[in-house]
Parts: sequence; C-alpha cells; structure tokens
Amino acid sequence: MKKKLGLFLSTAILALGIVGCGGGATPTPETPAPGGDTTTEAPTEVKTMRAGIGLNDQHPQYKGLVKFKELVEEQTNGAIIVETYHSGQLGDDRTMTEALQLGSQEITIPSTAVIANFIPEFSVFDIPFLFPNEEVADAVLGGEVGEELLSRLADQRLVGLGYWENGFRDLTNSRHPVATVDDFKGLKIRTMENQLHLEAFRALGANPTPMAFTELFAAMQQGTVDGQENPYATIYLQKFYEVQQYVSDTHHIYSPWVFLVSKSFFDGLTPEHQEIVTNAAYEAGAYQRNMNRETAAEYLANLQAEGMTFTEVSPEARQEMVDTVAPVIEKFADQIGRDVVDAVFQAVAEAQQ
Ligand code: KDG
Repeated sequence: MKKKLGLFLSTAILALGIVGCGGGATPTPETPAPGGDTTTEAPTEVKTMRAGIGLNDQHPQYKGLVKFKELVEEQTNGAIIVETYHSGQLGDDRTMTEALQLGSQEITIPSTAVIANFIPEFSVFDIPFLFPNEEVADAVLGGEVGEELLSRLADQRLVGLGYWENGFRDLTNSRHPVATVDDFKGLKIRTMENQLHLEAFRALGANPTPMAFTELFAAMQQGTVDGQENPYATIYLQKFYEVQQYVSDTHHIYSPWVFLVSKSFFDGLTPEHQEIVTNAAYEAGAYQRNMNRETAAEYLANLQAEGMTFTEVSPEARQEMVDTVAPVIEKFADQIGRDVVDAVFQAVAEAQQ
C-alpha cells in the first residue's frame, strides 16, 4: 500500500496512448462551448471531453462538473472543451464507465459501489457504518490507501482523479417509518448494483433489488420497490418525495464518488494538459464537497416541508444495525482483499486519534 499519487501520475504521464477526440452521436450538451478569449491565439487542435453523470442538473455533482469545465477550458485556453451531460443522458453509471474503457466517452463520476464491479477492492468503501463522519472519510480517501486504490484503476483502462462526495446514505420508503432493524423486515429496497449492499440489506431483513439509478424513480412510482437509499440532496433534488413518504437518518454508508477519466484519452494529453485536468478535478471536487455539506440540512428540512415524515434513528438502534450487518463484512473481507480491508480500518482508527 505504498504507492503515492505522484508515482501514479508520472506513470500515467509517461504512458503512451491514443488520443480520444470526442465526436460520435451524443445528445446536445447542457453547457455551451466557451466563446474563448478572442485576444489569444486559438488552439490548433481542440479536444472534447464528454462528461456524463446520473444525477440531474440541480445536484451539487453537476455543479461541480460545471466548475471543472470552467477551470479546464479557461486554463487550456479552449484547447480542451468539456461537454456536460446529466440525468443519465449518456447512459447509466455502469454503461458510462464501460464507455470510458472503450474510449467512447471521456469522464464519468460513479459511486465506488459501481466501480467495485470492475475492481472488487473498491467495495471496501461499501462497508456499512465504516466512516463515523465526513472528516474521517476525507482523511482516509485523501490518504495513502485512498490514493493507492485510485492507482489500481489503470488496470481497467481508467484514470481516477480523486474522490468526490455522494455522502451519507439515508433510507426512504412508502410504507412505514423505519427506526429499528425490525422495521426493515419485508421492505422492497432498491440498492445500487453491488453485492455487499445487497447482502447487507438482506441481513437487515429487507428484500433488496439491484437497479441502475436511471430506473429508480419509475420503479418507486410503479411500486416495483417500496424504497431506496441515497443522501438527502439526491432524495430532494430528484423529487423522490413525490413517491416516498418516510425518511430515516440511517446514515448506513458514506458513499464516495470517483472522478474517472478514460485512460486512452488521458494518456493522449500533453503533460501540461494532464496536470490542468488533474488539478481541476481535485479543485472542483473540493467545491462540490463543500456545497454538499452546506446544503444537507436544508435538503432534509425541504423534504419535511414537502410532507415526508422524518424518523431519527437512536444510537441504540443504529448499534443494532451495525451488529446485524457485521457478519456480512466478515463474509466479504476475502473478496475485497484482507490487506485492503485492514489498511482502511487502520486508516479509520488513525483518523479518529
Ligand atoms: O452520477 C452518479 C449517480 O448516478 C449515482 O451516484 C447515484 O448514488 C447513486 C445511486 O443510488 O445510484
């Protein structure tokens, strides 16, 4: 677990690759290409990065992406154009990640739960109740183990330019308030497409169904599922309150995103442009994380104002949830990799000292 970001970046910078210049039949981007600085010389070759996410254009994730676009286009003087797409316009999270591998899309920002389908070690961040708070998450993800996991993406023809924040996930449903483990019984819950999530919800007594985010609203509306779990920002901004009645602060998983770039595209950039893109992804990530944290309480209040019933989970009830899912973590530890699990738990312990 010793590799550092510097080593990873210099390896990526040295690697030779094919330039992905964008193109192809895609929907119209949501943000226009920049006018550019007319007083400066126009770049000879313009490269396009198509960036797609699952959430809508009101979400802090999209606002962070727009920030990234502004930084990159300004700092490359228009030599790199970023087209932004939201609401699954380019496909669901898994499809977009595969498109990056193929070089037919340049950027996506999926949850680590989705990335675990490509690199099982990423499921370490799907361990329920792993991070007690955001500060510990920042320390672990920004530390050695977080960076080392990002370096493993290269094997999957992906480049990981830092973690962004989806946030603590909370349960909603249309049936009844959930305050204790008993209340999960029989609830049909949509989960992300991730084995650990599925088993954790089974252990809690729920009846989980994996599903792409793009299908979720309709599934709740049609009653195919009773509920789902996501941070307050998503529950509010995606208008889940229109089809869900109860929300509980289960905070069962802190969900990180990874800012992914197609490796074939990244390898084809000049070292200078690689640095601009890398720094912009980190800067926009910090901007997005702050926005998430500043707005979470407001979004919960908005959900209640929209008529949702809020249930607070007591410390005792949360501890019962922790104990109930503990055997699932043990079961998955080998699949994730004991060395990674141990390194993450150690980093969590150190961050709390
Ligand atoms: O853009 C990323 C989103 O599609 C994803 O993070 C949504 O958390 C999500 C989920 O529940 O699928």
